Amino acid sequence: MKLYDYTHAPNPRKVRVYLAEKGIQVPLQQVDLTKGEQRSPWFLTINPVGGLPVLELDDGTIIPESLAIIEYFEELYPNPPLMGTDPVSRAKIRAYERRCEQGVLNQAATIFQHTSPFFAGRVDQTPKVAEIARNNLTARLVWLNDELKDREWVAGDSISVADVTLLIGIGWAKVAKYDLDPAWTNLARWYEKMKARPSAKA
Ligand SMILES: N[C@@H](CCC(=O)N[C@@H](CS)C(=O)NCC(=O)O)C(=O)O
Repeated sequence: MKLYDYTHAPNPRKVRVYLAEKGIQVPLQQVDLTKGEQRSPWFLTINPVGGLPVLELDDGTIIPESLAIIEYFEELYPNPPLMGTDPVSRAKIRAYERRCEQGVLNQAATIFQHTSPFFAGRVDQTPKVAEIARNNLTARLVWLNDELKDREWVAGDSISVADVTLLIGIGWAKVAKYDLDPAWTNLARWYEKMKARPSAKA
């Protein structure tokens, strides 16, 4: 088994942080996105849409998509649970994870793609698109700050994959030069706690 990875990219990091929280070790193979290796013929045979992360099992089975990879491991190793333990907690975690992915990580990715020199040659960079994404991101973080007012974790009483996705999303927002509003004290408290976990170094 191996995980196709790129150390500096957010979606592969989401899987690495999840694996670290679970205490699961998987060999990593770097695919250098800065060199365009994700579009090279050998990698397109592994993932025809050219994205990371991808998990390759020992029998050659390919599992793309960060959340699908996480779900695969969660089924194999349910403890400690990061995706819930019953239908209600599972549904709740899934809902919050999607809100963190769509409202935070994806918005941060759009800001980055439309402002960073790294994407200048690949994307028709449009300031208005970046501005809309910044506004979407702000709205979702305002909401999350309020959600975290009287609880410790994003989706319930213990850490879950929703917390992992939000950690990665905020980290990528910072890479995209988006600063958290200091008034978001609940979010700041949560973020400092997440960053202090050993898994955050993965
Ligand atoms: N929905 C996918 C997103 C995968 C994705 O966009 N990965 C980025 C790295 S964070 C990538 O490989 N981009 C390749 C490219 O920009 O060509 C997932 O969750 O795995």
